[in-house]
Amino acid sequence: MKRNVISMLAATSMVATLALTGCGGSKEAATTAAPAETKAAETTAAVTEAASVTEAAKEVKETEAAAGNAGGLINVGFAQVGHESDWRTASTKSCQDVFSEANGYNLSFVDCDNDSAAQLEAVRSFIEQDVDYIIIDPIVSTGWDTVLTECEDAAIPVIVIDRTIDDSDKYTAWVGSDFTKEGKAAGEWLKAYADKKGISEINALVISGTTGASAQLGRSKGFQEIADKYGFKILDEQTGDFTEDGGQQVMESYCKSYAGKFNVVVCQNDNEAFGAMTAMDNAGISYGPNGDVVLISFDSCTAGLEDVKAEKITADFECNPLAAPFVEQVIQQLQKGETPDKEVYMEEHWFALPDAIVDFSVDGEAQTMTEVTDAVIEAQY
Ligand code: GYE
Repeated sequence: MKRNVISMLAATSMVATLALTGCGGSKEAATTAAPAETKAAETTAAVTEAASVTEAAKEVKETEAAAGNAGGLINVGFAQVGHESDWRTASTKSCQDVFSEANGYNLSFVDCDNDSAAQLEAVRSFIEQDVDYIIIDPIVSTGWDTVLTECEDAAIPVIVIDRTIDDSDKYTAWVGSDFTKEGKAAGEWLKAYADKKGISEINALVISGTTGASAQLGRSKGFQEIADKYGFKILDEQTGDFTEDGGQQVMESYCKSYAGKFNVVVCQNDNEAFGAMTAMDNAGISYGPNGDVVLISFDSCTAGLEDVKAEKITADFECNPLAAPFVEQVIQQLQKGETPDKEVYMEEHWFALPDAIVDFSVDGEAQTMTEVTDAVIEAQY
């Protein structure tokens, strides 16, 4: 609860900062000049498009209001990925809390149960309902252009949260995380930690998230890039679908195939790590800061951080699920006819116990790690 408030305040000031500094673009400035220019051009085009969608939507809304049809509530449709993880539960709760009737919204929520076809159907049902705004957390990053064109034709602004859409820019705004940076952070931390502990050779097993989700693609890419940089060996990478069961199954098979050959396990979310720990317990393999295997996780939900505190997970890389307050800001900006930033990145932290807090940089930028204490766990989601 406390964290919610802090995040909402942070959200407010972050959006304000982004609006003032145009920070949505400055992120791109960190990459090479050519892609940044291309991206900037794309962003300008998309913003122009977004503005015309906003205009059209405004006209529709004005007509509805004149007809006494608005009922005072803003209709929002949310096509959620599913319910596969603690992270997802926190994301859903955040949206339901923010888009409540008390706050002036009527929320149509669809849990797409990790089924991409069902998610497209959900979006089409929102178009049929003629909602005012559509929020999509895309299960996979491709296959979106047709349905987004349909949203555009219906003059319904689309706000994408969390995972990205990579094959269409027909959405008004995206609010989410830099998954590649998360993967790189895990890799750079591992190098610094291994150096501190005198671990000279890294033999890693990766349990990845849902294949084709941008969260999976980014974390895999980021970690692989650092593995290549330092010569870590990645023995295998198989999907655990971001679930505890999936993590356990993959780890059971890894324990058989790679017995005695690995010293690092990277789980792309906490729930997979919970499953992997069960499998390693059953196989008699020790892990965590005092064990034989360095265990890395992503998300840093409450239960994940409890396992860091319990010396089971060695380091946990946060992915912040509380995007809804940012989305509300975007909707309020659109309501006023303003143009929101096309991209907003969530603020995230890297967590460990003191002995695993080491200095490292990502793309030349020094990172700060957060010690897991009871107060930190209490404030998490
Ligand atoms: O890491 C995982 C969830 O898309 C970032 O999806 C999200 C991921 C998150 O199921 O726990």
